[in-house]
Amino acid sequence: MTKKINHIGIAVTNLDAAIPFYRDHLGMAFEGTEEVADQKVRVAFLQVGESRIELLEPTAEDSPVAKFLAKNGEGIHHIAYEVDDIEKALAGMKEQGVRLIDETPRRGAHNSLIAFLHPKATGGVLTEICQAGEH
Ligand code: CMX
Repeated sequence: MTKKINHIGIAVTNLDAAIPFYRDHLGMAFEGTEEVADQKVRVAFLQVGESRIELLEPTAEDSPVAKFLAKNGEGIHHIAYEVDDIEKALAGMKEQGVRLIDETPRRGAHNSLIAFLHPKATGGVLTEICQAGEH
């Protein structure tokens, strides 16, 4: 079912200030920035092999990432696992009693489909399931 880690999300207060560490010091390929209005975040993707680091900056005070930053400060926010068929993956987990935040997928960055599982159901790790869109 799970193909790979698509990305690791890291919450930051300022995207432009955070990018140089990953791009210039760690030498990751910077893929650009994008606003994901549905999630109230601006994101930057940096490639690491077949995975990515997704830096997340909140765009509104009621963004889930703003709430996370206020409580924890900057740091790892979520892990995203890629699947071929997100509808099927969610239906299977729902049947198994996993606590879902999103029962139906939402639109994520790069036109992907995404859904979150509740951190209380996943040992404290906010977990995203995603189906790749067009790049
Ligand atoms: N990782 C681990 N635990 C987290 C968490 C995170 N990223 N975010 C919240 N939590 C924990 C909180 O610490 C809190 O735990 P306690 O009850 O022990 O204090 C609990 O979850 C509830 O958190 P809260 O601060 O009260 O916030 P809410 O319940 O309002 O929302 C959550 C929590 C996870 C449902 C919400 O943040 C959410 O829907 N997240 C998914 C969407 C998202 O994060 N989008 C941004 C990124 C999008 C992208 O990648 O494009």
